[in-house]
Amino acid sequence: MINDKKIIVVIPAYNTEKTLEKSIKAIPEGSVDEIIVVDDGSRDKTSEIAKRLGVHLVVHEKNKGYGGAQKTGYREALNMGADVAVMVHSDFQYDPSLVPEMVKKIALGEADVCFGSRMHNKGDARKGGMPLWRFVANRALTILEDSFFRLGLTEYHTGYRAYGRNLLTRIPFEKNSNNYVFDTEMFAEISLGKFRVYEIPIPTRYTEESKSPSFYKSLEYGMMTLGVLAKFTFQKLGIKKYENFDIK
Ligand SMILES: Nc1nc2c(ncn2[C@@H]2O[C@H](COP(=O)(O)OP(=O)(O)O)[C@@H](O)[C@H]2O)c(=O)[nH]1
Ligand SMILES: [Mg+2]
Repeated sequence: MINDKKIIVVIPAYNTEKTLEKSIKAIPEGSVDEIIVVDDGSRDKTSEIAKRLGVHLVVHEKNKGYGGAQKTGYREALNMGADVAVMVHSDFQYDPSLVPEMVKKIALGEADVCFGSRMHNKGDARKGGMPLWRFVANRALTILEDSFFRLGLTEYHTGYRAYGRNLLTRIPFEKNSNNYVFDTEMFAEISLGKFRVYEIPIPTRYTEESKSPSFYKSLEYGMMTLGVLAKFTFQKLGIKKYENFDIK
């Protein structure tokens, strides 16, 4: 609890037996009310580890994808009465010890959403081992996305996100995509809904165990991101209406 607000961690997990325990144990003790692990059809010991650690576990019989796993996690968090849901990746790519900072502004009622940015402090991302091609692609897409969404963020490709209850109930996130582009759709929806956005700097980690999509997957993600920008523009201009962009 922070400011009497219920804080729930959502962990999408797909074949992350090597890093799940470490990720969960790095969340500062007493800083959250519940931890939900969504095992997205893993074929390894992901579920066993979650059970042993006594966290709230939801299992997908079949793999749905990163977006599908988030949908289940946020739905469950809302059902459990979350005031703030914060996503922690199970591959230890983002530092779980920053959870209290991620949720603070939302719990205080000063923001609706908080993003952790690896680009907030210049030079950090490369020092943390972000490969050059990823860095260049991330910067280029971020500048492009900011020119559309105008949220003033320094990174639009972070997986470290905290969402307030008000935002999660107003955005029809269940209608978003089940894959990686779910995160980009959220930006579009946050922009359309004029939510209050906050950003904190986070360290960058690119290690062997913290996996990232391959070059091909990233290219596909880049293309899908452009697709979201197109839809966002159509929606804004009233040319077309999309169900997931219908903010309540
Ligand atoms: N790749 C992938 N990750 C998933 C899926 N479902 C849940 N996840 C989890 O989502 C997180 C992000 O995935 P990752 O491939 O590391 O993407 P990154 O954020 O770009 O590094 C990881 O902690 C995964 O375990 C899925 O179907 N595919
Ligand atoms: Mg990763």
